[in-house]
Order: sequence, then structure tokens, then C-alpha cells
Amino acid sequence: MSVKNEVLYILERNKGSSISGQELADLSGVSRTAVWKAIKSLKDEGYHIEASKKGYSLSVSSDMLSAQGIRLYLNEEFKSIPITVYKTTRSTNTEAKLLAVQNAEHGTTIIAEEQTKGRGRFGRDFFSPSDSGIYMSIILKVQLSIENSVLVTTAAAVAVCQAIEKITNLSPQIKWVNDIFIDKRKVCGILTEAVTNFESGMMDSVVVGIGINVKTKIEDFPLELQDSAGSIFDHEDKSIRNQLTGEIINNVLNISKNLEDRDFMSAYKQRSMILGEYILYKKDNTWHEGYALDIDDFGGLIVYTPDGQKITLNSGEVSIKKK
Ligand code: BT5
Repeated sequence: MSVKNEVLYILERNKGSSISGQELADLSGVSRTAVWKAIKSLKDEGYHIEASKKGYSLSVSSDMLSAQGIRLYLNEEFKSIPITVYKTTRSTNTEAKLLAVQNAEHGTTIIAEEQTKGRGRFGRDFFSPSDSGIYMSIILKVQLSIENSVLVTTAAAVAVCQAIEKITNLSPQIKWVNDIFIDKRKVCGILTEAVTNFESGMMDSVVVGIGINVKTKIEDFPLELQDSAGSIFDHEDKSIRNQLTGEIINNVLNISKNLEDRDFMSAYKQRSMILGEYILYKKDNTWHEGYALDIDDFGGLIVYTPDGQKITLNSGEVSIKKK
């Protein structure tokens, strides 16, 4: 680790408390001048580091995403996964896919403070403003059949909900298949993309892209999203982005160990917004009515149609029918 990263790791671990220059130098095994240079360059990057007689401290309100800040929250077995944090990038999924074809290791994670071309499904945009969300993509080296690959999105939705529940007292809900809602507003979208190995022609990894609005204010969303989008923290300003990212990585990597066992399916159904509701679903470009009955073992939505048939939707759009 560079001196700068080492110093940042120590400051993040002791957020809010002062650590003397000498202690930082001893802990990182470098000179006090090297520590001073590291502090200066962290400040230049925008970190709020206060200097007092007692030493240096990273402000408790510091909420900048960093690999060091995230690693603090990773389970021991995942501590050494490669993590890259960009200030801004086109799309973390695009970056992750480029790495995946170059044989990046399982668990490699790409994160950005801002995306200029954040993507949703079917070529749609995902609004990704700076400093208020988490945009992350995790590379999973999993061998899955195409029919099982939908499970990755299902599992990731559970992973995100459980991470939010662990850190906040909120109860997120999942709108089949890939959206997470709090208080009837979408706070997170998931885009899973398969990566094919050119030589074998087989799918050899999956990129799970997760975009979360953590503290984007409603008025800062584009007008067309102001009625539907929301944030985890609407009115408060909590500094938990590194922790939330770390918990999501832990959960995604844990669940992905046994995807085909589908242990997470009951957790998914428990948080479903649409099961037991009358819904509208899109099929062949037209909207139809139906009743959301269940979710099958492949993540498909089982719907009762008004003429008494049972059909299964494998992907697509649904919304709850207004009463
Ligand atoms: C999604 O698609 O919601 C998947 C979004 C995945 C984003 C992550 S960020 C990290 C990684 N890198 C990427 O480039 N993408 C992934 P979909 O279900 O198609 O929903 C897209 C629709 O959600 C848009 O057409 C808007 O209506 C709405 N939307 C766009 N941005 C939003 C936001 N920030 N919050 C809530 N809704 C949004």
C-alpha cells in the first residue's frame, strides 16, 4: 500500500479521533515528512482532515468513497479483493466488463463517485450524480447456465436490502426484478451483465452493477424522476457510504458462493413489493393486467391472468395497479 493509502486507512479506522504525526509515521513505517506529504495530498483530494496539537483526524462527516474506507468493513475472507474507486467514469459496468475479459479475479469491484454514462436495462440511462450515491460493479467468476444467470440479480437485490437493513432502521422492498424501493420510491437499480470468454465462447463471469441513491435530494433528480426516485437518506446527512459499500460486497460475495442452492429466495419473496398485488406487466410491447402470485426457482414472476391462466415472466417491466 502507498504511504497515502496507509495513512488514509489508519485515519478511516479512527475516524473522528486524533492521531499524532509520530504515531502515523510509526504505524506506517515511514518518516514524519512522508506522513505530512501524504496528509497534504489527501487534503488536496478533498478529504476533511483536521490538524490540532493532538495530531490529525479525519472528520466524522467525511463521506468520500475509498478502497481503504471500504476495506475496513469487509469480512476477513474478502479483505484483499481488488477495489478501484473512480472520481468519475462512464459506467462502472463498462469498466468492470473490460477487466472481466482480461481475467480479473473473482470479487474485483469497481466503484465511482459519479457516472457520466450510467446504464440501466434496455439501453436506459441511470442518473448517477457525484458525491451522493454509490455506483458499483462486482465481477463474479461464476459458471452459470443462462437460465440460472437471472438468479444473480435476484441475489444481489437481497444483498443490497440486507446491507441497508443492517446499517439503518429502514425496510427496503424489492420490485421484481431489479429495483429496490423505500417509501414507494426507487432508491436502487441493479444491472447484471454476462461476460463471454472469446476463446471458449462460454459465459465465464458476470458483472453485477448496483446503483444506489444514498443522499440525492428529490429536487436534484431530473424532473422526470422527481415523482418516482428517492434516496436512502432523504433529510439526514449520514456518512455511511463506505460502510454500505463494504456490507453489500460482503453480502454479494457470500450469497454468490451457493447461488444455485437458492437459499436467498425466501428473503427475496419476503421483501417483494408485488407478490399478492394486482399488477400491470408489459409483454410484446403492450401492458396487461394480472395478479402477482409467486416467484419461481429461476427468479421468474408467476402471474395469474384475468382469464385464469398462469404465466411466467422472465424479465421485463411491472408496476402495481392503482386501486
Ligand atoms: C436499472 O435499470 O435500474 C439498473 C441501474 C443499474 C445502475 C448501476 S450503477 C453501477 C452500474 N454501472 C452502470 O452503468 N449501471 C450499473 P432499469 O430497471 O432499466 O431502470 C432504469 C430507469 O430507472 C430509468 O429509465 C429511469 O426511469 C429510472 N432511473 C434512472 N436513474 C435513476 C435513479 N438514479 N434513481 C431512481 N430511478 C432512476
